[in-house]
Amino acid sequence: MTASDTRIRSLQARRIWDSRGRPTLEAEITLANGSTGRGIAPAGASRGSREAIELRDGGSRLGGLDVTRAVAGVQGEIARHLSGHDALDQSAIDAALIALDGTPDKSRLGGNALVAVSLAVLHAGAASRRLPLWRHLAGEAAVTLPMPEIQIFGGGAHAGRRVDVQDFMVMPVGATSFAQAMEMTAEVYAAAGALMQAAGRRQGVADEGGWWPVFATNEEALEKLVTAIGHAGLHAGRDMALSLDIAASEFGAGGRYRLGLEARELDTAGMIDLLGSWIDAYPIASIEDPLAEDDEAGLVEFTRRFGTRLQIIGDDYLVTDAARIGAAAALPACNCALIKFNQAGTVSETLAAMQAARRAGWATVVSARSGETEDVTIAHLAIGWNAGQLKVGSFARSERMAKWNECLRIEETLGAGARFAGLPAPLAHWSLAHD
Ligand code: 2PG
Ligand code: MG
Repeated sequence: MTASDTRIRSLQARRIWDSRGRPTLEAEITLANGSTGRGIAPAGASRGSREAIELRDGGSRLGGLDVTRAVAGVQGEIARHLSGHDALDQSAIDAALIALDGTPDKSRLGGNALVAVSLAVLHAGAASRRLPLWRHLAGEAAVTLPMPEIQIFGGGAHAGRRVDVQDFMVMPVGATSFAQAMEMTAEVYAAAGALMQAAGRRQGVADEGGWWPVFATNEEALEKLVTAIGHAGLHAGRDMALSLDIAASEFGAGGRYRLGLEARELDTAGMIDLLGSWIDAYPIASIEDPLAEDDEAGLVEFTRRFGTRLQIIGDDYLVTDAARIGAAAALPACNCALIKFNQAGTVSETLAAMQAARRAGWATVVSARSGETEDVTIAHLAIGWNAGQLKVGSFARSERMAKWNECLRIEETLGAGARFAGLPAPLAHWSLAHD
């Protein structure tokens, strides 16, 4: 055994449990030099139809969500195939995984199996070089701490569809460091909880830790968010902007949008006008998936109308796919890509999506899924790849806090050299407009 021998010696997989108490898959790799790496597949609830497919057992046990077949694939076929590959050659390993699976949507071996293995390889490579993952990814390049988007109220598929909109978030646009961004967020999160309590509406939290959305309308959540920012002693707009994930594919298709809470149905133009009225009335800096994944014309129109005023993020529509991002940028539809490694299925494809967004001059947001674990890899990706922004859910529950806390540790490591990303490109004029 020599320290420089970074070939894969063994690969294991196991079933572990995610933040919703559902099975997920963890892969663990050991290299010839003794270095190890672990990767865990997160899981979405509001998924784009073109995401890499998770391999689940089906049937009635554990809601059909068990992963014994995916685990068996890693331990058997994938382990045999990758044995002896150089873990530092991430792109060759990812190409081998894609070829072995052989399907366009990774459904044979499972996107969950592939992503866990790909991430384990990445971690083992960093461990071999004795580098923290963010530095392994960045090389010599300077890095920035990401602007966070933090959920204050949950909704949509993460809150039993109590309201239609999925994420009511804040962006601490007035912060000058990541640590300060966290402190501002803590005050707003607490103020929002107190507000719900005082109104007799505090009913716990949704899947990602945001307060349970006991509201009469979707818009009421926006009003309460602005009130909470004020109660926290901050200026809504200048210090703390609003950010929404509409997740419109969850309630819209074929150009029709059914707002269950408000018992009304809108067409694409109606949906754009509704969001436009919110953009005019509230300091909204970013909107994700304003229209459904199948409503490309709607996304183009929304971008034409609002693309110079705010950040427009594609999630379900782009599914972390380099080709789709390139095509959307040519229209243009959206001006920012959400980056989720389990939508793509491998580290290399995730990086390719990030690079495609950058080539288009777009902003990027590295994002967690609603089903998460204690794994903090995305904090390292956001920093090491200089994504500029990070979204991991709310400011509660340890699977979320673990990521924020990891960013704080990295900021401290960087010391005086730490730089906070600040406003993303689509918001270059934000502070002027909100002073
Ligand atoms: C999203 C994510 C994270 P899910 O829509 O951006 O909030 O949700 O993981 O359920 O797809
Ligand atoms: Mg989304």
